[in-house]
Amino acid sequence: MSINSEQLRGLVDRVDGILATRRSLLPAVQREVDDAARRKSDVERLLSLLAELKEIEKDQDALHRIDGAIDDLNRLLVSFAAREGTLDALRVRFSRETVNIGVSGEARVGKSSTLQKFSGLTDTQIPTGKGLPVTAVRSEIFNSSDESAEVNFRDQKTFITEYVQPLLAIVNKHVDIPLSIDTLAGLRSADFPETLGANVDSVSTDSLGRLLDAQKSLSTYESLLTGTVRQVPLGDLRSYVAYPTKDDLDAEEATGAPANRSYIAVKSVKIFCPFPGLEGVKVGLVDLPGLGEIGASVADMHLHGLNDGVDQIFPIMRPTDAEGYAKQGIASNIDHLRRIQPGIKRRGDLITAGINVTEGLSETVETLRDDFERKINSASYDPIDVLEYTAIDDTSVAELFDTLLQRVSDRLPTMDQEVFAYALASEAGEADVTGTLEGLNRTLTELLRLIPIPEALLLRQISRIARDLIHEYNAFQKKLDDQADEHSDWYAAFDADVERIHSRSDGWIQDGFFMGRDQWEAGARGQKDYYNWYRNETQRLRREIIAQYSGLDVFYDDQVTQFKNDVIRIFFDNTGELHRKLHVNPDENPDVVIHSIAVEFGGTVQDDDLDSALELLSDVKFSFRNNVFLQISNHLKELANPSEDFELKPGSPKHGVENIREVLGVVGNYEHQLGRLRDYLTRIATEANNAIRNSLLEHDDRFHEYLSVSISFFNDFLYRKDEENFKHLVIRSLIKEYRDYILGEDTGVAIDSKKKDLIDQIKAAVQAVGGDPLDQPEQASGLGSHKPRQSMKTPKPQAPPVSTPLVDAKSDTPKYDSAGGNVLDAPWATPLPGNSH
Ligand SMILES: Nc1nc2c(ncn2[C@@H]2O[C@H](COP(=O)(O)OP(=O)(O)OP(=O)(O)O)[C@@H](O)[C@H]2O)c(=O)[nH]1
Ligand SMILES: [Mg+2]
Repeated sequence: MSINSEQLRGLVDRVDGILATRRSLLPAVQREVDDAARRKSDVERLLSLLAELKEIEKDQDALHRIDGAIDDLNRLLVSFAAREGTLDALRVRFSRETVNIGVSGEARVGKSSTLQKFSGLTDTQIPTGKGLPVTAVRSEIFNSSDESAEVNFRDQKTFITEYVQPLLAIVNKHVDIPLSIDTLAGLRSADFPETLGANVDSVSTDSLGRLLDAQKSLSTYESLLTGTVRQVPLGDLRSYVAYPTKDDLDAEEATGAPANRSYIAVKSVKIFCPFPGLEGVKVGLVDLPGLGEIGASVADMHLHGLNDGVDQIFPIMRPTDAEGYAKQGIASNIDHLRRIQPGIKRRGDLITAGINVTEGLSETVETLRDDFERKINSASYDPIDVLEYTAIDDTSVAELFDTLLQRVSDRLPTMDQEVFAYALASEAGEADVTGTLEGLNRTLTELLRLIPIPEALLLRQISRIARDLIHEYNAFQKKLDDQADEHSDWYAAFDADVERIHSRSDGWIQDGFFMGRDQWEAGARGQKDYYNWYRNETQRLRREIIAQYSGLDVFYDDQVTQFKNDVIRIFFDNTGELHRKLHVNPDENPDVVIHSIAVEFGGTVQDDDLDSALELLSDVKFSFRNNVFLQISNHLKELANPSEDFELKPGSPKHGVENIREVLGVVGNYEHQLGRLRDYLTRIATEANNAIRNSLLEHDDRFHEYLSVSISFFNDFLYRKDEENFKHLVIRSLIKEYRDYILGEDTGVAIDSKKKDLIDQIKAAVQAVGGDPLDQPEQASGLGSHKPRQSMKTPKPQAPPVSTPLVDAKSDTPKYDSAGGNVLDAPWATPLPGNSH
């Protein structure tokens, strides 16, 4: 190609610019390469540690788990290796010294001629020829100041598997008894048919022809099947890369001596030489054998060279005066090229098609172009540009390459980024790695748990934990006992609330007895029997007053919650990290926590006393109506069953005692009776209200006593009743099930130290591979997967009170129960142990 020096400089700059841009991606690739390599070697180390562990492990279950972990890691290793390979290809791509352009297309379209014309080289380096196909192997030709040629020979094995067997597979489709060839000797002695019969496609015919050629010329290339790369003189190159010429074939036929088919032994060649007139332009060219009537596997083999090695692919088409359409061969070639370098999003960036125009054929050029648009581009949203040029014309080829290089410099940065992103996304996602490592970590935790603890050591741990728990629960009980005697802080707020309820109730008593004065009077006027109504009213007032004081429940609820939380906390304070395993959250409703640990332990520890203790704890509940009320019900006796005698206050106009039934029974003086009635009710309700307040302010609700009894029963169930059971069933099972949580891994527990050391080492290595420290107990959620026992109960709502409340504040029917102040033996609504068990 003849270009002037200015054009040359432009070309050099353009190519240098492309290469410099691309090289800036190298450090990022290198980081990924290093990372993949590091991870791979980390995993290899893990594998060798696991193998070591496997040798000292005897437990079948443990061995099974180790094998599972090894399998997982091997899978990871395969994907790391694949990633390493992909990234390595990228590194090669981004550090290439040349911009490479490859041609492709059917036989005889002028591929080699086009490359010759551009490079200024001759048939010595890029053989061309008339008539028969010429180019037989892939050549990469680089513009370089030095001259050399490297031939890459197949070895015998890959020759059979990659060259012979794919061809044979095509031929075998047409024969009754399929042939099988596994060795050179097999090829030599193979009994190929002369023909494949009628109606045979050209691909099959071509394949049989190649096999026959390979068989008859075996002696001319057999010695070359060395699997090595060899330097050859440029002058000898043709015999390695080109098919025999017509003369060679004629001589073969005439003499019977096989033509030289060295090309069969050649996988590819690399040629380095100066491109005349293109000094300093860092380009490489890839010349391919003609595709078309060859089997897909042969085409694959040729096109494989375009996968990583080229930056722009230029499929060439050449119409003749008789044929101007996109033949099947062209379409399948383009289809094939669409699958090359899959990371690149737009095929039109990577592929530019060319029509090699022969003078005087403008008509078929036009029809070919139209047909290409119709058959290949119209159905795709990713069209491929078609350029026209003439392979034997200097200026035309110069313009063609200028255009191609311009496209490369425009689009290569994008393509390179796309290829990079594709490579990173394709292998071993971060999620796979994390998942496998987490799984491994879990396995290791389980393995630790499988290491038996020597009995003496276990006993020490059991004693320690049991002793601490017993000590703290005893201390807690003592504290509650003491509190039952003294007034704790919360009573200040409690007292204020009692006062508030008292004075509000007092106001309402004055104001028409909770009804409003007018309404109460209106109600009173309609009554026939005042005495009977009076008794109904005392009952109503009793209910109203009780309802007012029920507002105190919130104080009790808070204290009960605190109590349950304390009991739970003591348990988890003394069982290491067990709370993490059970996902216990201190802010959670204690009943929910108690329920979830009851379910968990029901499946793992399976101890009735423990179940009872937890059930008891869950049932602790203290309410005004069911508990306090009973303590103060004495003060409501009068309201429940008022006496007939009304003691008049000293200082009032009358003295002594009034019989209420008589006063209210007199017919006539209506206003007087109403006044008396109001007096009676006011006095009796106010006295009850005051008495309740006084009683509450004395704190004789026995609430702390209730808590102290509750913890005492809890402790009884947990350990006092049967301390041996507590130690050797409850604590032992807990350690067995949750060893790594309860004892931790750093407690210095001298279990099988060699094994433990090894597992610890592996765990550390797992963290190294993962990058972030894995939170072991949190992750190890697969432990203790026993099913809860069927007998486990969900927390019940508060158990029915021991006795029916004496007064139902909401009931419409007043009850005359003379036993209003009934004092019960078991004063607490909550059944304490012994009541329900
Ligand atoms: N007149 C004319 N002849 C051409 C043109 N292009 C190629 N030829 C001739 O066509 C013949 C085949 O050219 P090659 O370059 O060997 O074709 P190829 O595509 O490399 O062929 P294979 O390597 O066999 O696949 C040669 O004789 C070229 O001189 C052209 O544009 N005009
Ligand atoms: Mg050629």
